[in-house]
Amino acid sequence: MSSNTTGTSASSHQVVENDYFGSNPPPKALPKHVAAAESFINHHAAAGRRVVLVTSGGTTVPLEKHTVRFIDNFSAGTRGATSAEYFLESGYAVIFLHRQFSLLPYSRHYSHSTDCFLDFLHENPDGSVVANPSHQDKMLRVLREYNAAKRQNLLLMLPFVTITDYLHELRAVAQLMRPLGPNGLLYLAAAVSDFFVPADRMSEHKIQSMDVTEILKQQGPTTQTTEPREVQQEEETFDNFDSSPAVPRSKRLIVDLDPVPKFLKNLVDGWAPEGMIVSFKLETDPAILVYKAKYSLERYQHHLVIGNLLSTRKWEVVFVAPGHKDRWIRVPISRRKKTLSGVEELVGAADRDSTSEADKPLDPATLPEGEPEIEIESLIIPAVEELHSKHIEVASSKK
Ligand code: PAZ
Repeated sequence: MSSNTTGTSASSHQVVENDYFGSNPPPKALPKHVAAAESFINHHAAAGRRVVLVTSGGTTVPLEKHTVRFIDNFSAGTRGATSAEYFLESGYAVIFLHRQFSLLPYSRHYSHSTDCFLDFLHENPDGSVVANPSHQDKMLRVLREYNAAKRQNLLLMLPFVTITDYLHELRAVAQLMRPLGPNGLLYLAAAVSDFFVPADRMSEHKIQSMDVTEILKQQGPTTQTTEPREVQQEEETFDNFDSSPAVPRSKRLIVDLDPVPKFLKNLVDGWAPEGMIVSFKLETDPAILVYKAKYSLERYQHHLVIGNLLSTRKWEVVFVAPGHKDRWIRVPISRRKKTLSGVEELVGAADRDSTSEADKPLDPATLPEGEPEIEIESLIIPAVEELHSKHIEVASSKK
């Protein structure tokens, strides 16, 4: 039995894995996804092509098996969808494991909530619908790139919804990537929930705000079709927060969540042992970002952690990799526009040359309004690709 730096034995990771996957059922689509991923991976492995698994978007945490309510997070899938495009541009085949209805590579340019799809279209006098003239060039370029990726079978899209779906899919696809050896890259940009309700504690049906079954039992079958007086009263009491500010415990919904097991160690040691593994770390407090990224790297012993802050994630990220100095990657000064405050001298103030300043996170107040002119993923992907090339080089020198 081997031990890692945290003193946890290898077999205890296996026990947790067996327990989690044995007691939280896989998504229905898993066998179909596995078949598609297997043929995609084998095709590209035979061609000696690099394959990247990009995970993207948030994961839901259902509160009920017949799910009406769930816990979610903010992630729109911008990082994942944008990165997938740059990986394709760099010659990778991409498995895009994404949260259903989050942003997709290529179509993301026209499906984001700020860009209504219909605004990109124009009606000709003959009644035909075409791209708006001002968007023609970009739309043609995006369409051609999308069609080229499809034609060459370079992009496989696999959707998931819940945290458990995601973990089942991740494990299955990572294991299928083994034949790629070091040519496999796992780029884990999804915002994965840290907490969940285990299947054995999950309510089967919609959680009720009153005990309907008890009331129906008391009333008997003949009165069930008319609205029962007791039910009305129950609802009124529940809604009447003003006269009853201290809501009784029996009326509250107390959600009891378990921690989601950390499977990064299982991924590194067992699921995809030869591939390069890149995880993301999101924080909101700049003071702890680098510490948390280093902690994750130390704990899971993988190849790269990309740290980012919620408020500045489109402007800068930090690469934390073993044997490398921390490296901040930023949208260059010339690509920033006016500041939030409108004070011109602040423009680019965060693009500091002095090493000590450049090693610190940006102050969000110095950033321009809106989106950067270039996508930070256009800088991230070449830097990841370079590290991946080194990873492949080192692996082949060991053979
Ligand atoms: O999807 P998005 O572009 O809105 O956000 C991307 C992100 C911040 C979720 C991603 O860059 C990231 O940090 N993912 C890992 C989050 C975490 O588990 O810490």
